Amino acid sequence: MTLHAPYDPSNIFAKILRGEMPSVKVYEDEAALAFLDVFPMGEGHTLVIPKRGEARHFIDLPEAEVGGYMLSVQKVARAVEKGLSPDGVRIFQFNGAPAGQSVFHLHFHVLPVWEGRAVGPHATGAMKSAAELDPVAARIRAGF
Ligand code: DGP
Repeated sequence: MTLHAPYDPSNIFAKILRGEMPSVKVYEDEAALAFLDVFPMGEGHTLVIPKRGEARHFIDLPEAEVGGYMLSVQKVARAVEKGLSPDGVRIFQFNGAPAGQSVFHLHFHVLPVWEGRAVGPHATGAMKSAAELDPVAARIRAGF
């Protein structure tokens, strides 16, 4: 059912996009906004959301929006790699609550991974403050 629910503009990422809620931004262009996850699975865990299309999931993003948005996702992933020098980068995205999705405005996760450093659980734990996230955000911004 959740895959076919209508887009709800009161979701938290839509509020961030409209500037109604704060976020630690690392990048913005005409297609996308990228900011740090406040429940990170690891240092530098970044979310990239499309600005247009009002899509809950990747599978319902209008085709005309896919190209620009995916270019932005790649741009952010490159900056994360350049800024943080991880050993690997996970890029992933969930479609629907049964698949693990918890916020229903389309987003790709960009998660840097280091050898020997455990990846944390998804969307749990204590919420990070802007002060805690700012230093890593600055390193990612320097990667663009
Ligand atoms: P997903 O489960 O794929 O829908 O991922 C949603 C992610 O968003 C999850 O990793 C936690 C994160 N998150 C939840 N609420 C907020 C918020 O208010 N701000 C930010 N920056 N991230 C959030």
